[in-house]
Amino acid sequence: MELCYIHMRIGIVLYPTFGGSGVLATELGKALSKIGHEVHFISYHQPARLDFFMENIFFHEVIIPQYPLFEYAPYETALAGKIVDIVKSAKLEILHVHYAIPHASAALLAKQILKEDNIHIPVVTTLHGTDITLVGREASYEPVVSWSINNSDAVTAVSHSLKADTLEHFHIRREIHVIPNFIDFTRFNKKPREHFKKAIAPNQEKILVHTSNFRKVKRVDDVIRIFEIVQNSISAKLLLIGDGPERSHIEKVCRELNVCDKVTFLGKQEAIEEILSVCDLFLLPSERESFGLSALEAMACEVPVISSNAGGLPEVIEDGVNGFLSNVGDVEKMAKDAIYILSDESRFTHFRKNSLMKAKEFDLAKILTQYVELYESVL
Ligand code: GMT
Repeated sequence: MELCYIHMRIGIVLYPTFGGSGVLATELGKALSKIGHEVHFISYHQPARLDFFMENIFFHEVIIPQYPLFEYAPYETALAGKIVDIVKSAKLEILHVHYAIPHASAALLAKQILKEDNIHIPVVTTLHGTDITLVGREASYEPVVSWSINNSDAVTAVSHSLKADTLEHFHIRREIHVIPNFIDFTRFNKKPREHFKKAIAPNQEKILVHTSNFRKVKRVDDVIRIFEIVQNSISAKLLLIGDGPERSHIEKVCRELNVCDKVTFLGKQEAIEEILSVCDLFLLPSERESFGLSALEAMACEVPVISSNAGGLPEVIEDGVNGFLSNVGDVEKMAKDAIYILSDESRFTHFRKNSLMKAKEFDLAKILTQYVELYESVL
């Protein structure tokens, strides 16, 4: 990447899990470090995607001291304290927090504390999805989220749909920039893994795949229902990547629909691009989805997507071009569309090519510049 910018010391506050906001924040930090910035990740655990270190990448773990009085240990307070410490010791120049709750309010508290020492640090908040569309709307969180958005130095949302949701449900008096999620093509591309494909689908079955945190909002039981209909027409297998609270319910649905022998639960996986490289169709029937980073990862590996039309998904998936969109819960149509794509080889190849082309709109090189320019504007 031939980009050259002012060198910055950037603190990134994130969730360390495999969830989209943590993945995006980690990939952003890694990309910023590659163009010469110094990046300090701050979280309660080492981020799942932080699989390599460079001399200009640092990780700071937030330790939450326990005390018998606390039924709920105050993470936000511990985080704010840690941010103050790192800003001072590492001389951070900018804080970028991912997922509003509680990262934005913790960063703004740290900013106030630092002001007392005459240290001024801008806070950039990136809204990712459920912090706005689900959790953030809870009456007990809403005033804090609204205040945090209004008082950040810059705010971004990962899709136009998420920006619109934010303006509709919160009391916002400021500009929100849309900077879409991105994909790193040096990692996510279709790799020749024929032996692996043969092991999963020895009889040339089509491989359908879904990856998520298995929360209710992802409607993974719809994934099973779509697959059940598809495999009645087309010889197919289903790979489920990830884990979460809905896992046992999903296993039950598999038993009820009698498809267990064709469904493989792979659990949480790091080298997701290796698995996507052997897959033929990605299923994402979510109730809500502000962007759908997992769909973009699939598209970069030339896998078309069958999804719901919730939230920002229409900004990533072009109906009839690199997949199909349907109303939430319309498993019949989703299955019909899946069969349409998979049942004709030349059509399937066309959808594969379109998926890669659409993914290229979200190339890291294009999107990274937007973040760097935003940082420079608030510094
Ligand atoms: O999915 C979640 O529960 C929250 C969040 C996360 O941390 O994974 O996901 C959101 O952020 C991703 C990255 O920006 C988006 O790609 C996902 O669409 C979004 N999830 C939802 O809106 C449900």
